[in-house]
Amino acid sequence: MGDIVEFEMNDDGTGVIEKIPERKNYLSRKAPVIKGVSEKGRRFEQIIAANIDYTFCVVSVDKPKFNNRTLDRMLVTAESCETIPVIVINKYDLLKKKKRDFWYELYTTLGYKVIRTSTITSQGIEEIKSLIQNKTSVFIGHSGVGKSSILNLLDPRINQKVGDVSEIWNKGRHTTVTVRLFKLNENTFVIDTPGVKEIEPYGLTREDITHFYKEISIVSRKCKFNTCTHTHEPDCAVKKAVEDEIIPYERYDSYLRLVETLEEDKY
Ligand SMILES: Nc1nc2c(ncn2[C@@H]2O[C@H](COP(=O)(O)OP(=O)(O)OP(=O)(O)O)[C@@H](O)[C@H]2O)c(=O)[nH]1
Ligand SMILES: [Mg+2]
Ligand SMILES: [Zn+2]
Repeated sequence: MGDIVEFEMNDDGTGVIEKIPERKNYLSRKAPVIKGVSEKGRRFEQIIAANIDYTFCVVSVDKPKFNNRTLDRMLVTAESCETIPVIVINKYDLLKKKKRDFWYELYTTLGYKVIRTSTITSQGIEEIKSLIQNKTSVFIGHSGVGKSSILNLLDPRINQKVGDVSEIWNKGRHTTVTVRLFKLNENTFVIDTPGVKEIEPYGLTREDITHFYKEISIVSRKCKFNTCTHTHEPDCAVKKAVEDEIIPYERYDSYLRLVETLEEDKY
C-alpha cells in the first residue's frame, strides 16, 4: 500500500501495472511466526506500507492499557525504516489525574513529537490534521487503541468501521482487517492498518537498537567496555544512569527486552 505505479490503461477502463518505480522507503516489521510456513527460528520481513513520511505510533491511555514497550518497538520500527515517528496517546479522556502527563513528558523530553488525543473530546485532532497536510502518513498500533476512530475524524469520507474493546481481555477485536490508503487531497494520503499483536523491527543488530534508544546510546559511550551489554559488566554507565534515575527504568527494561528478541531469532 502506498506504492506509486506506472500503468497502461486498457480500452475497457481496466489497467495493467507496468512498473513499480523504486520506493522512497517502506515500513516493515518482522512477520509473525506462522506454524509450518517459516522455518524454526527464521522470521521473514513483512512490508506494511511504502513511501511514508510519518508513522503515527498510536497508543491509548487505557482500554487497552498503555504499554511503553510496545510504543518503543513502534518507534524503533518507524525510525529504522527512515520514516518520521509521531506518537499519538489516544483516549486522553480516560486519563486518571494521578498519572498526569508522565509518558507525554518522558517522550517529549526524548525529542519526539507527541500528540495527546481523544476522539470523544476531539482534543489533538486539529493538530494531526495540520501535520498530515501534503504528506503520506501511516497509522499503526495495537487493536483497539483507536486508529480508525482518529482517521474518521480527519475526514468524514474515510468512514472506517470501528470496533469495541473486550471488557474481559481489555483488547481490541481486530476490526480493521486490511491495510487501506485514503487520498484526502492531491498530496495528502493516510493509511489505516489492522492492529497487530506484536510490532517488532526487522533486521536490526544490537548496535542499531542501541542507536534508536537515544539516551542509552549517549550514556553508553561512558561504559568501561565498548562491548558492554549494560547488564552485568562493571563500570556500566547505563546501569549507573538508571540507578541515578537519569534514564527511566521503563526505557532500560524495554531496551533489554527488545535486545533479547535478537537472541530468540538465532535458534
Ligand atoms: N474513551 C475513548 N474511546 C475511544 C477513543 N477512540 C476510540 N475509542 C473507542 O475504542 C474502540 C476501538 O476503536 P477503533 O478505532 O476501532 O480502534 P483501532 O485501533 O482501529 O482497532 P483495530 O482496527 O482493531 O486495529 C471503539 O470502541 C472506539 O469507540 C477515545 O479517544 N476515547
Ligand atoms: Mg481499525
Ligand atoms: Zn554499559
